[in-house]
This record gives sequence, structure tokens and C-alpha cells, in this order.
Amino acid sequence: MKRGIGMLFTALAVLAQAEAIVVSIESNAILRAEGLEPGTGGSVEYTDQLAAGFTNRPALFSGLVADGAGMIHVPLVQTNRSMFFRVKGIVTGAVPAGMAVVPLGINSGSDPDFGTYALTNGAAFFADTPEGINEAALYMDTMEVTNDEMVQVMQWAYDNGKIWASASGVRNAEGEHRELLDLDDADCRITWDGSLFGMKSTKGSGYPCVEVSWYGAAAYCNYRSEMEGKTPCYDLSDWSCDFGADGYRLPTGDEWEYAARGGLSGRRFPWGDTIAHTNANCFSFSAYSYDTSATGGYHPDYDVGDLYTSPSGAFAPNGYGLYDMAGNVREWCWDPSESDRCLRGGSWISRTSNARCGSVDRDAPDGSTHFYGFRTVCR
Ligand SMILES: [Ca+2]
Ligand SMILES: [Ca+2]
Ligand SMILES: [Ca+2]
Repeated sequence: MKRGIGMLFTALAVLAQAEAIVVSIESNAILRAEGLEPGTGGSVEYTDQLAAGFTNRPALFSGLVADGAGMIHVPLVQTNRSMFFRVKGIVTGAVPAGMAVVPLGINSGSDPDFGTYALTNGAAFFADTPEGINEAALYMDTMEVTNDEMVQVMQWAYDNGKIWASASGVRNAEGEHRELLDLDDADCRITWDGSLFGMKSTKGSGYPCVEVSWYGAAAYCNYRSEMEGKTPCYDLSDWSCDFGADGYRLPTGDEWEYAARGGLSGRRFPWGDTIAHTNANCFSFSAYSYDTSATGGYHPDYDVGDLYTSPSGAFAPNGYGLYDMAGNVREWCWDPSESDRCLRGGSWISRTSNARCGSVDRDAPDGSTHFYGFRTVCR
């Protein structure tokens, strides 16, 4: 009798992607999966009775992370029975439009101003994840949510009876009613004519949405989720978040900072240790030794009118392909306390100290102003 490993394999992608993952076993009993999205997680399951499926077996390997070439290699233990393996992961091309993969892992180091830190992305994904939920990646909007996106989502919400709109603002019709968008603030770039949302002609289309409260950011996540057939994360009656749902939500402060650091360890900013107007839309302040900008104060390219936002994506992205993680608009994150929520990343009006990866600002969740915006994550 020839002793060896079974050579029958099936490949399954969690998100029901049509593309199959190429799987092979190399001669030295290494199982190889390729065609995975770099940085995403994968697991390998096995069974000796294919008809019984894989559900009665624990994952042989879990928490695997595809390398930069989108490959996973795992060694197999030789047995004298046939074995069947399947690989679960995120195939190339599965990343939602407008989002980037924030790879799983730990970013640790020593920040020049905030000291030693360790940020984990993904640990919670492997605990009690419901069947069918992507446990292999965190996706994040590459850009701050734009006015265009807010108009599209709010129009859907209005047409479906989810919100009330008036000249003064937008409120959620379900749950605890809060002001989501401050329409009668002159800095708000979104308009309402009684039936349709639109945008003002300056700093409107292509620019980040401002004058949105934390409640508005969370409600946007729910409406966008519902538009796309995903399960909403927020309960609008108490504003709690279901992190097991597959819908859009705000990042936690740690997720945001992990993403902002872009794979670099212990740097002050998403690209390095100094900042200038060539890097970001922020208020340059030469008293900071790390602020090397030749142009002090507001960004000279955008300081017209009352609102100095820059078009989304006007500066180079960080290592994960994320734009404006420093400056432009301050971004609402999750991290609730009794009275406030956190905001990250500084803004066009904020001194460059606020744009540091480790800097945390806080405000009441009903706060809305001309430098508050947000971006979403999902998995
Ligand atoms: Ca208002
Ligand atoms: Ca920002
Ligand atoms: Ca306001």
C-alpha cells in the first residue's frame, strides 16, 4: 500500500466570489493557496469524509495572512487516509469599490510623542464570527465620505421614510431622533429643496461632507448598509453597535490609528515624522519642530471662501492606499463615553499637532462643525 496524503481539494471563498482560489499541494506536503488579496486572512479546514462536509472539524489553521503576493503556504501532517482540504479567504478583486484592505496584524512601536503602543487589527474577527461573515479582512473607505455620497445615501433614506428633512436639518425617523446633518449652517455643502438633496456649487461635489454629527455618521452607515442589502450595525434607539454585522460602521479609534499608520511603525504621521503642506491640508504652525512647511497657517491652495476643505484624495495616500488620514476633515470614530465620541486625524483648520497618528480629539455626538467628517469600515 502506498502511504500518502489524499489529493482531492475544494476551494471556497467566503464572500461567494465567483473566482476559485488555486490550491495545490507541493511535493513536500505544503498546501498552497494563491490568488488571495494580500494582507487578508485565511483558514484551512479539513475532513476525511467529504459528504459530511467541513463543519464537524475545527479549522486546521486559522488566522493565516496572505503574503504580499497573495499566497498562503501551510505544512500538512502526513496520514495514511485520504484527506480533503478547503481554504477560506478573500480572493483578489473582492474588495468593495472605494475601499482598501487594512491588513490584519499588530502595529507596535514607539511614537516620538506618544510613546510605546500596540494596535491590533483583526483579533476580534476570529471569535464567534457568525457563519457567512467575512472574518478575513477589514475594509476602509479610501477617502473621507464625500458630499456626493452623503446626498445619494440621504436621498435613499428620505425616499424610504428613514429620515425627516427640513430647512434646519436632517433627523432620523427611526429610534431616538437626532440631528444628523446641520443643513442651516452656512458651511454645510448639502442643500434640500423640499424633496431633493443637492450640493452647493463651491466645496460641494468631490469634497468631504462636513456639518455631520456623530449620529449622522452612524446613521449614514446604516442607510448605506440597507441600500446595499447589508445588515446595519447600529441600533438607532440607543446607538449601540453590533460589530458582528456585515454592514458599514465607524472604525474604532484603534482601528483608525492602525489604518492611519499605514504599516509604518512608530512614525508621527502616516508617511513619516515631519509634516508640510505638501503632505496634507492642515494649519501649519512653525513652533512644532516637526512642522517643516514652507507655508505657515492655512493651506495656501485651499484658503478661499469660508471652508478650506480640499478635494478628497488631493494628497498622496498612505501605505494602505488611504487618503487624508492626516488633515482635511477630522474623522468621527466609535469609542463612546457617556458624553462624547472620538475624532481622529486633524483637519484643515487644526494645527499640525492634531494630524499626528496618535492624537485624539473628542466631542459630543451631536456636535457638527465645518471640519468634522468621517469615513466607514466594513468586513
Ligand atoms: Ca440645524
Ligand atoms: Ca482626515
Ligand atoms: Ca453645526
